[in-house]
Amino acid sequence: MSDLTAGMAADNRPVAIIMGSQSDWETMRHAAETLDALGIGHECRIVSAHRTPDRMYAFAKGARAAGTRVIIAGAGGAAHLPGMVASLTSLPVFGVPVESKALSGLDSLYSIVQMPAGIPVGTLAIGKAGATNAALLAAAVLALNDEALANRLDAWRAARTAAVTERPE
Ligand code: RP5
Repeated sequence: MSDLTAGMAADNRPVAIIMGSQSDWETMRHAAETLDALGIGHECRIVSAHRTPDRMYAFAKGARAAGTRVIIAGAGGAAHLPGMVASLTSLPVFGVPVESKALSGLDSLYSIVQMPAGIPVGTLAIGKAGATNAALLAAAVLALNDEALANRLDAWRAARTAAVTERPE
């Protein structure tokens, strides 16, 4: 827990981070770490559109009732997970294209970003930057109705600004 998040309740988990495979965790952990830094409760689950479709369906259909408010979904290759989950819930879904070995994540990006009109997935950059920014976007959404979180998000951003030196060291 950081200075920003001291005193936060631990059982409030408005963000669900899901990913298609254990191998996605190296990327998606950056979303979890960013949420941790902002004091935003979250759960992390492996939910594959291809390998565990029943789990995906149950997760997406039950997410709102479970208290989830924003879903961050990471997947690589033929990355159907974010779009499939978005088709099953009207919660906001942010998609993170995981960098694939064969096509460096371009396949993941195109799979996630090219949703037909009607089922939106907010698509982030490939890899770590996308995972981090998905968490920051989730924070911004939740901060619309949470002034304390808005203040923590502002403080987080101010700290990033303050860390930029005038000259290279
Ligand atoms: C996708 O296939 C996953 O999201 C992962 O990025 C990719 C490769 O999965 P593994 O073969 O490493 O389990 O479904």
